[in-house]
Amino acid sequence: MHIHSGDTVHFVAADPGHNVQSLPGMIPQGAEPFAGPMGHDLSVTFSKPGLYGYKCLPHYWMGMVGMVVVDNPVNEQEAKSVAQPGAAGTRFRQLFDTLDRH
Ligand SMILES: [Cu+2]
Repeated sequence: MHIHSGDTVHFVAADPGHNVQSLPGMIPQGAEPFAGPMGHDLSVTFSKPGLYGYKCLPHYWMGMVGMVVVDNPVNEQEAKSVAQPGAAGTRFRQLFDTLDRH
């Protein structure tokens, strides 16, 4: 999703057994990493422009990942170079393709 710096995203735990956490190498320089506890909502305020990749810890390899773009994806090339396990690679390729078409 695309948001603006200063916006807050509220990740809703619609189901127990999942969480949300940022991925190393997939947040902009100087941004604060985030990680929510399993089965709980998490609110994240994004103050630094850039691309933020996130995962569900237990289902990362199954492709349970997502992406938030704040203003501009200034760190896109760096984020693309992060190695991804299993289906996460496929999912992120789709997300990067979608991003690059806009
Ligand atoms: Cu999950």
